[in-house]
Amino acid sequence: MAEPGKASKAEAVKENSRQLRGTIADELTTDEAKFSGDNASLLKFHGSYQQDDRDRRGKGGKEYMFMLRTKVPGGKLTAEQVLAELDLCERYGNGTLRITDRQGFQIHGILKGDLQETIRGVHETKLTTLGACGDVNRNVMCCPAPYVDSPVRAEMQAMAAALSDHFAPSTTAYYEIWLRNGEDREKVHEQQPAEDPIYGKAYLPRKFKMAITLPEDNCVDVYANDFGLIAVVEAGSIAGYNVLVGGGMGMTPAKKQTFPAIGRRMAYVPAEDVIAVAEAVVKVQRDFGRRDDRSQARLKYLIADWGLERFKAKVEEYLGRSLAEPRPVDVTGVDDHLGWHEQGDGKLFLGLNVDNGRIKDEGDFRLKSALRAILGKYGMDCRNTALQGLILCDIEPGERGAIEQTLREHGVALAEEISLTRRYAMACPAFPTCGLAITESERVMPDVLAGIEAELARHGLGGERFCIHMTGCPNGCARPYTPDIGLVGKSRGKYTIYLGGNAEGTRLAFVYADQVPQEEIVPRLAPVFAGFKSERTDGESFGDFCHRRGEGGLAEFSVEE
Ligand code: SRM
Ligand code: SF4
Repeated sequence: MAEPGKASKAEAVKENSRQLRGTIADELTTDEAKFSGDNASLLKFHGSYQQDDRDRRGKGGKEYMFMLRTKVPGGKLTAEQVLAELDLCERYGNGTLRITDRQGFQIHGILKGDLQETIRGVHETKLTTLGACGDVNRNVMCCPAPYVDSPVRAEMQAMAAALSDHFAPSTTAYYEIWLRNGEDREKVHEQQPAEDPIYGKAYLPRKFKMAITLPEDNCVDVYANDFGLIAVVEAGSIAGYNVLVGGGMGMTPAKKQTFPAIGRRMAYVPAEDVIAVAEAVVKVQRDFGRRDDRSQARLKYLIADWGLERFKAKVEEYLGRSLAEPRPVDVTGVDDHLGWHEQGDGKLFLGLNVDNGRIKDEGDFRLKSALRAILGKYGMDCRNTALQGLILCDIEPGERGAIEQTLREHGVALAEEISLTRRYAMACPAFPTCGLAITESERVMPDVLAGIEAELARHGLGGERFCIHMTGCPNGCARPYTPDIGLVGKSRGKYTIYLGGNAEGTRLAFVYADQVPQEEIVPRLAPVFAGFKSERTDGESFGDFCHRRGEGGLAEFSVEE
């Protein structure tokens, strides 16, 4: 790695921001449709991205609008919170609410003049957008399955909430800008520490992500996070966690020194020490992560530069004690939690597939109205899944028929009516909202999936799980570098096809084909499906088959007989 140079401009913006204030409050009152550059980047820490409708870019200039992201630690929600987000997306956004693949919510299409009211609306439901984006710890992920038959999942959820609280930025800027008026503002301001006790003056060099999983159920893709926890269960409860560090997906093909990475197993930590260890990891990244080059600033690059041993030693130094070696516990499985399940207390939960996380009413498909009807009537708690799905909790067995009926009437398919491939599929938003999109993702995913499903059926593979993640650029928001099949937007209408990962997310896939036009994705995959069908070993998954054959071993399938 090159010697770090002068800190980038982004660092000065953070440092001079007076704890993330900038002049956002002043700019909020102007008639301008957008914020100026520095405030637009500080706005991210408050949960919002300045975007424009890329379908409507034209002679009249950009049509500015804002995306607002809500943190939902562990995906845990009340009915009121979901209903409030639905109200907000209708009142101020584009009428759709998007479940993110980190179990949060996004509303798109908010005008600058409505941003404050939207943030207030989120805050009133006891959720927050503070720290949903920006160079701080983001939404903490955790398995959302609401089983109550053992304390394990509740312990994980409690850990997610504790981590989320501990790493929330301490600034009172959020309250002053978005929530309070007049004198109240000054009172709140007085409560603020001189600088953030964890993040310091310039916050982190880059975003930071945490997730908690069970070994047999890695539905949160723990290996894709900067800091991951794999629960070590003893005598029916969590004794501690294996700590992973340095996972991350983003890469820029033109910058050879960038790469996706899966987390490295660093240590075993008793449950009561997790927060202190997480804080030591975050502070080492704060102090030693690159601040001169944002493309090299994630924790994975510091670990690649130092090596895991040196990194661990520095974490131990910050912690003031040594860390134990990881236990022989690792990820072994994954579950999407869709369909009907017994919770363990006589009640049921129902996991719903939400294509690309987009809750909307469109034609005969009226998921948004169905949710309004069901949540309005039964008021059950909900959970967002990391595969962009939604779980309805605490359902009495006697209510099952009526709930299914409501979903059917609104054109919402139940899990058993959808292929496993569709259930495990994800696509990032890309066009028209994402400013970094190179090509389409969410909008073309239904067609791509339909083509793949038809091809799989032709090979008699329709009943199997193929995990497919698609993105509109190499930043990797739908975690495309670890599943069975990754489709990564490379140039307009063209994708890089990755193969050889797995649904459990424990290894990186390899490039199978580059610059593949969208209409050629299925023809390029078809011969590999045929080879898999005829040459797989007993019970072998598609990803495992591709991994076993390796990059070179798939070449013979490049022409279908
Ligand atoms: Fe992401 C940037 C959407 C999860 C890696 N991501 C963006 C932005 C904000 C584009 C931008 O910077 O202008 C996208 C907003 C698009 C839009 O119109 O909504 C965006 N990312 C998303 C979401 C909504 C995708 C989804 O389909 O759900 C996810 C929001 C999660 C949340 O609730 O917090 C989302 N992004 C991810 C993930 C997956 C994860 O965290 O598990 C990754 C890969 C893991 C990682 O962080 O390495 C990811 N997003 C990125 C990157 C590349 C980061 C890097 O280290 O290189 C960017 C670009 C950047 O930061 O410069 C990015
Ligand atoms: Fe945008 Fe790229 Fe992320 Fe997709 S992967 S949302 S195109 S930044």
